Amino acid sequence: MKKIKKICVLTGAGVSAESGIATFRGAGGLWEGHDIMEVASPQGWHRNPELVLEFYNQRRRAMKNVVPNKAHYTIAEIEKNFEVVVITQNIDDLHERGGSTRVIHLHGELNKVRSVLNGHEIYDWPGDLHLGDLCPEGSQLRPHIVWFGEMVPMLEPAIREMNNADCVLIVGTSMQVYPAASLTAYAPGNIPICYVDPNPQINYELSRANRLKIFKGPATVEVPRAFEYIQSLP
Ligand code: BV8
Repeated sequence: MKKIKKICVLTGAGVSAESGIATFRGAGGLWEGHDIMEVASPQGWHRNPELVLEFYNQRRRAMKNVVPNKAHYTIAEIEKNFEVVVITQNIDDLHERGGSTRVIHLHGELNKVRSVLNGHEIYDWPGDLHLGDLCPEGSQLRPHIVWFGEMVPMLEPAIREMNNADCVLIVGTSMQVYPAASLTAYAPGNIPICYVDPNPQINYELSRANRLKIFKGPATVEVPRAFEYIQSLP
């Protein structure tokens, strides 16, 4: 069995839940009270851009009042013993603030915006964003977020990282949103996959994993336990 050197950590909203950021699909979740397509789709943006901007302005403001939790810190700490790449669906910056040095944001970043005309022009934007906030070339700025129905630009880099992972740790995701939820299929077939979640959802790709180990519980408790398990592997 190959010695574990590289760990890919695939995270979702659950890793930030104990920091006080609402998940999407839980009771009282972000999508509760919102039709996803109203606030997180190009159609919603065209129909009511102010509603979409306010949805992200509220989340950007809320992000200033939260801090990383023990799961973020543990994921950063194990960089001392392993090569670690975090592949997150989250748009918050808690992995970076927790100390992780290699983070791929599959679905964008709350603190960044981009030109509606040119997706490659990305700007840091810690404050509220309004209609009339324009890029230097004069086009409207939008959240640097991947909405439903939009391509996932960081998918290829994420797949390349999974291709040579020696271990995958999944933390706090319902594994329902594609293509992010398919990423474990790009990891080598015989490596250990650990899944930390109080309510783990075994999707098709995970049902094909032959070394899947579930750590059922909250991330702050189960992420340290999962790393102890990974470190105990030959
Ligand atoms: C694309 C940014 C194509 C916005 C997001 C039918 C079948 C399959 C797929 C589709 C389909 N119809 C449409 C699709 C495609 C669609 C999709 O997957 N839809 C789903 C809903 C069915 N995907 C797309 O549209 C993607 N693009 O396919 O493009 C294409 C190709 C070519 C050309 C053009 C287009 C784009 C998807 C990205 C959408 N953007 N976010 C924002 O953040 O506001 S997705 C959104 O969901 C977030 O990013 C979030 O990260 C992601 C996944 O959610 P989770 O993170 O898993 O959160 P959730 O609440 O679901 O779960 C939380 C988990 O935490 C739970 O398991 C819970 O138990 C756990 N938990 C709770 N507390 C704790 C905990 N865990 C640990 N500790 C705790 N304390």
